[in-house]
Order: sequence, then C-alpha cells, then structure tokens
Amino acid sequence: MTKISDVELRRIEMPLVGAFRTSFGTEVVREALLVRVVTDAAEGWGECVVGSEPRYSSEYVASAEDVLRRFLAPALIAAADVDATDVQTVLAGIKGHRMAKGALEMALLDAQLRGTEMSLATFLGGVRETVPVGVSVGIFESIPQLIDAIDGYLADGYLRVKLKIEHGWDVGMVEAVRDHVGYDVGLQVDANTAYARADLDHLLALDDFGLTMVEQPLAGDDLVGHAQLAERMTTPICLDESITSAQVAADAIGMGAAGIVNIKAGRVGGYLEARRVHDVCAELDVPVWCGGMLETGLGRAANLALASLPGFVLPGDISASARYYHRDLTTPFVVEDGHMRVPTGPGLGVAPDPEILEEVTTHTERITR
Ligand code: NPQ
Ligand code: MG
Repeated sequence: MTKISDVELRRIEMPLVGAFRTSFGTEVVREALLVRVVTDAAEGWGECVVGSEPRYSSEYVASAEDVLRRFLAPALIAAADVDATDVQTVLAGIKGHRMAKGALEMALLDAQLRGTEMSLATFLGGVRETVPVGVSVGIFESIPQLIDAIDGYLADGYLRVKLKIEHGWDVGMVEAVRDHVGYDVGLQVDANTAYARADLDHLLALDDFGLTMVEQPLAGDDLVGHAQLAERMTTPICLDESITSAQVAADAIGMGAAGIVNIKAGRVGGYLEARRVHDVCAELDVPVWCGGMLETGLGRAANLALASLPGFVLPGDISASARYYHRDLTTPFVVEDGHMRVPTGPGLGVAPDPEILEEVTTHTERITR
C-alpha cells in the first residue's frame, strides 16, 4: 500500500526528427503530458499518450490535464492508502479518460516497484530479455521519398514495416513498396479508421500483396463492419482504436472482427488492463503486438516490459528513440539485430534526464494533499 502526497503534471513538447503523417493528421512536434507521483515509497513517472488534438481518439492533452487535475489526482490522493492494482477501482466513478487514468496508474506502478526493487517486466510476467521490433512509416509526398525512408529503416534492422494508408495512398503505394522490398520483408498497413463500409470492395484489393495484416480500416465502434470485411478478406484484420478493454477484445474476437490485436496500454486504461487484453487474446489463440504512440523513453520502457509477455509474438511499433527524437528524455533506446532490450532496473528502469526534461517542459502544475 502506498500513500500519495503529490501529483505533478508536466506538459512537454518534443520536436520529432521528421514530420509523421497519418490519415488523421501530421505531427511535427510531439506534445505530451507526464505525470509524476510522490509517495511514501518512492517517486514514479507516468506518460499520458494523448495527442495535442482529439484525432486518434477523443482524449487530448488539455482534456487529460483537466480530468487529472480536477478529478483523478484528487481522488487518488484522497484514498488514504492505494495499491497500483486498485487505481482503476478507485477511479471507476469517473467515466472514460482511459489515457489519463493509465498515466496515473503507470506512475504509481513505477513508484511502488521502485520501492520493492522489482522491474515492471518482472511484475507483469515478462519472459523475454529482448523483443523483436518494427517501424511505423508515415504518409509521404511521393513514393520515391517513402522508399528512401523504408530503405533507411531496413538498414537500421527493423524486422517489419508498417505503412500508414488513407484514400489515394493505399493499393498503388503498397504495390510499389512490395515490388521494391520483395516478399522477405514483413509488410502491414494501418488506416487509423480512414475507410467506411462502402469501401469494402476497394480494401479487398490489398489481399494481393502478402500483407501480415490490415490494421483498423473502419471506425473504432464498427466491430460489425470489421467482421464483414474479415469474412471476405484473406489478410487478417488487426484492431487498434476499437480495442478499449479486455472485454471488448474478447467480444471483437468472438464475433470475427479481429484476427490480431494491437495492444496499447494508454488506449485501454493502463498496463494492468493491457495485460488482461494480452491474457484474453492468448486464451483465444489470437496473436498480439505492442502498439506505439510516439512515446518518450518513459513510455518506451514500459512498452518493452509489456512486450516481454509470452503472447507478444509479432514485432511491435516499439522503435529506437532515434526513430522519433534527436534527444529522448531518457538514455536512448537502440535497436540491435532487430530487437530492443527490456529494461531490468526497478520500476520502469529509466528516469527522465533532469536537464532535457526542463528543456522540453512548457507547463508544470502540482496537486497536493
Ligand atoms: C497507431 N501509432 O498505431 C499510432 C497512431 C498515432 C506509431 O503508428 C500523436 C498522438 C501522434 C498519437 C501518431 C503509430 C500520433 C498518435 C500516430 C498516434 O495507430
Ligand atoms: Mg494503429
């Protein structure tokens, strides 16, 4: 049990090494929110994976700050003694805001595990010292520019490439990339909900290129549409935005809407629910992989811990720090032979460099007992 005395919210802005364009927008700077908790055991860090605008999901930086400041942090501070495993129960009266809740839970997990000198990977039940990794490649101005970027990532050792798609940047682009890289490179696509049920016939054309999966072609709440598509497509459908809990994952798999699941802790409310998603997928024999939200080294460390669980059989979107940032908040993570090392130190096993943290911080506030 842990007593929380302070919750610090820190808004940060991290310049990206290059623009990252998806079907929902273009990011040049990663604006994000960090949560630090001060407890009687130790202090801990959480990363809230919200974007600056509600385009990937309904949450965004200012909404997360607001709900953390006004509802979540005060509720947790008021609970005299909390265990990280009780955070979701304590906060259950506040609806939604999974990314905000997940960040607070992550910070408390980090603090508690530091207190007992256990790594997050060990706590979650990790079984691997390194995990296989891939890279997510944005939408480019032209095919030659895209191919240059892919060649660079393959030279870096990434084991598979995920291509972002949208209307006008899909079948033709995938054909050109497949022609260039050949059939030995794992390729998959991610639409971030850009298509509608009226596009099912068009999406079937993606079956011709040996893709490992098509990720989230339809709206987050359209499980039935995904099941209809899966019925007609040979390429497996992977769900991302749709999967908001272990229950939804089980339901989606049960109705044939997902053959593969992308697990992101923030999207499901934290690393403990992410482990439950992993568990139900393993039970149902559905392969999973760890998604990415352009995390700093803090979120990257926690994702590596999660991806060390046995059901994570596909390479994740957990890339080197240098894929996104010239300077990461933590000691930079690197790719060696297509794999990344799972941190072994207590808690997250990493902490922000104070100097870099100051440099990227644009706003700090403290909620106290
Ligand atoms: C995905 N991630 O799998 C997400 C989408 C994504 C690595 O492809 C700011 C906030 C920028 C959230 C960029 C990857 C983001 C973001 C991309 C989410 O769908
Ligand atoms: Mg996705």
